[in-house]
Amino acid sequence: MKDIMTAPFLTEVRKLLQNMYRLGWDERNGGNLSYILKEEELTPYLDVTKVIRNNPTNFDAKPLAGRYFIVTGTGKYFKNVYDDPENNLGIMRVSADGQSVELLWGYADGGRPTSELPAHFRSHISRLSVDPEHRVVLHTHCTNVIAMTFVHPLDARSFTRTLWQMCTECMVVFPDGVGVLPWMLCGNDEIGVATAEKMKEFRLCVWGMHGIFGTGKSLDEAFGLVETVEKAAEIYVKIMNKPILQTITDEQLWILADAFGVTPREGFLEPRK
Ligand code: 2HA
Ligand code: ZN
Repeated sequence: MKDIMTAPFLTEVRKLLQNMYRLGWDERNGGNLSYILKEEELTPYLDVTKVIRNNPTNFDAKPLAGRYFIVTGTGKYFKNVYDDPENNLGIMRVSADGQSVELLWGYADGGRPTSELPAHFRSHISRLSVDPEHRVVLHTHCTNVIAMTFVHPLDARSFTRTLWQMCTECMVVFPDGVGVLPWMLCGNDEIGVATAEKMKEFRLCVWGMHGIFGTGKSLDEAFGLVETVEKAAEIYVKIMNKPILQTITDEQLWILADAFGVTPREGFLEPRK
């Protein structure tokens, strides 16, 4: 067996979470990640027949049965992942009946998966149903998105439109827009179900007064979506109290969509002239 500390997927996760901590988005135990691993990525580093212990999923995760994940631990700090991945991360497989996860590596101090596991796993199920290549669910407390949810209406159309208007690249990066949920209690299955419902349509879901969920085929894609939304939200909170002299018009957003070959979410722009 090769040393798992040299596995590319683990290095990528450690670096990403360190970077996010440094961005100031993941205070204390804020934020969590789950990333689908392929068996062939794992087997050079891990005997996948050796199960350390089982943790209940507390919902039916059968559509994910047999899939491998790397998941941040509940109560763990992004700040600490880089230096101590074995205590702060876990590698697991969803059991055949979908009722538990089989820990194969990590959570060395007896830990468990993130409290947001239902939101993660349910979102994986939604995204896989529309994109078989999907692999990542990333939750974070990015500062300006949270700020924006206090001062902006929380409907997907107007929230998305404002973000698109804040920087030219937004339309190109997330033409499908962002889903938005109002404030809800976190860490339970209800918010998991609501998030997963949005994830059937969107790759991004804002949680009012809490943070964001971003998804993608890779860590870069999920992170890239979230950082682009966060950047747009930052510009919004910088300009919202100032006289606006010009913005990106719907006509210009259509020009961008045409130039980059993307399709804006139906109904979010005013019809072309
Ligand atoms: O893991 O971010 O939403 C801590 C959280 C809960
Ligand atoms: Zn959170």
